[in-house]
Amino acid sequence: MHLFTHKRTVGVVGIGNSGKTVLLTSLISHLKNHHPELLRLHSGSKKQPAEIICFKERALPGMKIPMLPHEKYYNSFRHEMRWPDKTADALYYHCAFQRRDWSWTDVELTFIDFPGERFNDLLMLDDKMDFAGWSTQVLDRLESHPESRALAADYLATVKSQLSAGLPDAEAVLHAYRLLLARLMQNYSAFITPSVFALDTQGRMPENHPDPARVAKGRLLGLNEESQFAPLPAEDKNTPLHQAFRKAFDDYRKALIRPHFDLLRRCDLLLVLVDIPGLLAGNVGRFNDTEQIIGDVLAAAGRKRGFSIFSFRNLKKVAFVATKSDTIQPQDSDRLRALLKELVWHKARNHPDLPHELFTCAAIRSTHVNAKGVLEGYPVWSPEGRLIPPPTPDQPMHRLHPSRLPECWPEHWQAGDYAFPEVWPLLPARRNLPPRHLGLNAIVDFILES
Ligand SMILES: Nc1nc2c(ncn2[C@@H]2O[C@H](COP(=O)(O)OP(=O)(O)OP(=O)(O)O)[C@@H](O)[C@H]2O)c(=O)[nH]1
Ligand SMILES: [Mg+2]
Repeated sequence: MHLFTHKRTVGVVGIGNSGKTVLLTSLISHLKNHHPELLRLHSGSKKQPAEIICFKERALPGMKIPMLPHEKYYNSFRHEMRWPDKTADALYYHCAFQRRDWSWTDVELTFIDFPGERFNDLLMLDDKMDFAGWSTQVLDRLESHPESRALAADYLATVKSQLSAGLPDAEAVLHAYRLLLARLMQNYSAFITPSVFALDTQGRMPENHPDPARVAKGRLLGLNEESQFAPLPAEDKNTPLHQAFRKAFDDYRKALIRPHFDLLRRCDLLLVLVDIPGLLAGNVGRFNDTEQIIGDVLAAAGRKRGFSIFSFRNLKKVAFVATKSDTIQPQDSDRLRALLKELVWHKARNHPDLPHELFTCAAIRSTHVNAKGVLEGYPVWSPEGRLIPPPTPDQPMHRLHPSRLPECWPEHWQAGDYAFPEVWPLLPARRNLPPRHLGLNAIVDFILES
């Protein structure tokens, strides 16, 4: 029995596909089956090694979300050599353990994994944010960039003509907004709100198709068919359309967004994940959206001292993590860090009272650097864009050719200017051996020492 318990609730946040579930799955494997030489931690004692012992997985009473079934999850993706599915609903994982080098303190950690798409609705987190405020912000963001402004033109024209008609047709406005969101998704935008459009409550995503009407088909903009909304200009606030959309917005926020953010509020530490190769492979619009979402997370976190019901009362520290560092050229790791620093700096400097640290990592290192310094792995896509099935162990690895990272974020770039390989995961066949990684130990130190 120890005198103290280091108890932390860690929220893993970031836009869809940033690597949250993979990071959490790998991290739990390392805690569960700690090999001090595979995950080297700061030692708290000169005599004892920093080793995790007496690990126990536990259910947490009172949690309303499912527990991440780590064993089942990890085994299935180890056996099938495939990455985990998209996260459809928030999951938690709770564990307790001791460290051989800590005589006085044991550890209890709770992790929360969020579906990335819900962060697109982060604007709704502010309890002062009503339908009118959300609409203004969404329309302002669309206006702020020439590309999104051009994509939004049809929608704005539809809204204008419907509002000037005696009896506006809600479905015409909703349909036009669905088409706009479909076009934004096709254009790599990460700012798709309401987020149920991008990921519905059953975890289904829109069809990936060049025709926006096909992408938009069957997608909802609210809790259900009867309760949908789209942003409207603030002038003449009291049309029947404004009233109907306001009600649908309030219901959506209450039923879908609030429970996610109630979970976020419990967190003492946040790991904010950013897929920098993914931003470069996308376009500058995806970068802008990500930067904005980081700003929204920090703004929400910065309200921790307010009386807002959404405030983060416990938040101590934030870690910004650049993920998938195994998919870049091996000599570019300093550049990866510099890009993360530059991305975060603009937003973090407005929150000097919220300490943060920067990390780069590959939670499941799935590439090798050969004797000639060339990156190798099993690519998921052929150069012609065909899906290559997961490899069998006897197959030789392919040479990979990621783009060089820029030294700093370019002023402009578009899809196709940079390319980074998507690879199949490399996981040890040995049952209790955690995956190879890059930099995961520093993140565990952050969690255990913050
Ligand atoms: N090479 C490599 N790829 C990774 C790594 N982590 C994640 N990926 C890739 O990124 C994809 C998304 O990872 P997830 O962990 O599922 O992303 P997420 O943030 O949980 O996404 P949502 O559940 O959609 O919010 C995976 O399917 C992999 O292709 C990593 O450490 N190395
Ligand atoms: Mg996930």
